[in-house]
Amino acid sequence: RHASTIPPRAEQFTKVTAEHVKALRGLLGSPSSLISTLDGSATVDELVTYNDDWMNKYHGKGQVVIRPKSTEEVSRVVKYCYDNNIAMVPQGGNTGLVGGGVPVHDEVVISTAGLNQVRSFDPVSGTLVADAGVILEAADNYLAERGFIFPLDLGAKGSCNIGGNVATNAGGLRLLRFGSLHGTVLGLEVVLPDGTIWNGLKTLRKDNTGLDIKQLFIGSEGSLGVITAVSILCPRRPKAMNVAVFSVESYEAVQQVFAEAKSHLGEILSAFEFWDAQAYDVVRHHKAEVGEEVRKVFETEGPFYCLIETGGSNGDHDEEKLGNLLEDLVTEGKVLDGVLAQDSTQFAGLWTLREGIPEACGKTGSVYKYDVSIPVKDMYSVVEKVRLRLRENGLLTGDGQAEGPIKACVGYGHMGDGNIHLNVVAPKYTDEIEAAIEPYVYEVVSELRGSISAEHCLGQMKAGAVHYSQDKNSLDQMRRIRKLYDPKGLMNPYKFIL
Ligand code: FAD
Ligand code: 2HG
Ligand code: ZN
Repeated sequence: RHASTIPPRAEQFTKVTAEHVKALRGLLGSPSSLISTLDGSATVDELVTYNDDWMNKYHGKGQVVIRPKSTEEVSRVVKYCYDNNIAMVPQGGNTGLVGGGVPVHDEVVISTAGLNQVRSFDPVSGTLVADAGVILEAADNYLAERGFIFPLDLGAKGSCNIGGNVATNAGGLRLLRFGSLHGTVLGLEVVLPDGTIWNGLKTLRKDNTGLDIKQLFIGSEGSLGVITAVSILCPRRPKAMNVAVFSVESYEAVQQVFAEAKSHLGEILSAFEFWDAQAYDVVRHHKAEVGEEVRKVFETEGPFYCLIETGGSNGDHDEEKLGNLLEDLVTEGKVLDGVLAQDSTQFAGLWTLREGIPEACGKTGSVYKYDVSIPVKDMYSVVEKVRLRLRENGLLTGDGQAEGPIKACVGYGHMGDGNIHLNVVAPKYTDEIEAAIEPYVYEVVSELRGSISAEHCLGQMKAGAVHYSQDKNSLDQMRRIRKLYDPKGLMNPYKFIL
């Protein structure tokens, strides 16, 4: 990120010293739970993983990282920071894509990595209560052993934390089936900005006793406190799962396949994803895990691809339904080609074609990421408009791929949720490229009555652009809530709703 766009350090925040570090360390059971360059317990290089984001786009200058091992420890360090006017940034797996989880200046990183225990699981209701730092994949593996599934899945599952997922209200690959975290999260435990512990870790599905406070924290991006534990309703793991991928001749055809899939598959449809040919090329060339069995899987390739996943309780019924859908799509000429996973390797391989796109784009260059929701019929037009804009600026000479300074301009996403990801892959981040895309892309989304952030939140990247999606009254209410929880503005400053 360029120096010109970084807000200046707020003078009211205390500059942390070796004395503060000593006092903070004294609040922790294990001295190694705090590392800092200020007392020599860490080098600058050792703090890089906490200061740099997943895209290597945002670079903080934090000098202190604290990894508490209990809610009480979180509470003690947060209270100390609050009392001493020290700015903080909560961090989970640091996989966020808007620069929300890394410091902007010298904020103290409060990592949830040390909070990694499952607290309880009730196999009758399916309620899981777990520490915020449990890695999403670990939570899902725990549930799989018991015949259940975490109601959220995303490409970063091997690193992201369930607390981070809640803080970003992550959407992911199966929202279509399981709904948003606003529905599945039953309770939260949160350390508020002044260090108070709020125990809202309920396990009830119904509770109409006043305002539903936990909802405020879902998607609050670390601005209202540190989430330390999550209670979440988990469904039974489907007994049978299938995946099919199709090549189709237009974006119009993607929509038709989606409509057919809903009509044929009903409640067993668990995901409907799509991507364009440019994304397909990037993932095939830059993601080693895309094995030979799917690298050239289609005899007839097309400008678009869609992936359908089913999950149900009766394998034979599901296969029959999927088979009927395939037959209809082929007979009616709605798809160019299709492939149905024959075994678990192909199942994973076909999913990698979609899930692997963000990582493959990252391996290709520096990626400008736009995560937007737009009414489905107009959704892909944002990619076409941005390509045109890049061409007009002499930045793109090919069809969205190779040639010209831009290495690729690809579109993919969660068709079932009306959410598209536009990735513009450049050799490196430059002011010129950024100025060509922003705020243009936000203007386009606003004109199409969409949201400039469907699931990745605002972070540093979109804090200044939120007015494209929220009116003044809504923003005023959000600012008032933030001020109520954090009058000193110490929790994740310079980001979110400013
Ligand atoms: P971090 O990156 O550490 O933090 C994200 C934000 O949450 C920051 O503002 C941080 O301050 C705050 N935060 C983190 N933990 C806490 C806490 N315990 N209490 C309070 N605040 C906290 N997102 C989707 O929605 N759908 C996807 O399909 C998807 N796929 C992805 C695929 C890849 C390959 C990658 C790299 C990212 C993807 N993401 C996706 C982005 C997504 O936001 C994150 O992966 C995830 O939800 C963030 O979790 P995290 O633990 O890494 O949080
Ligand atoms: C996905 O759906 C993620 O794969 C990441 O939300 C999107 O990297 C992106 O732009
Ligand atoms: Zn996504």
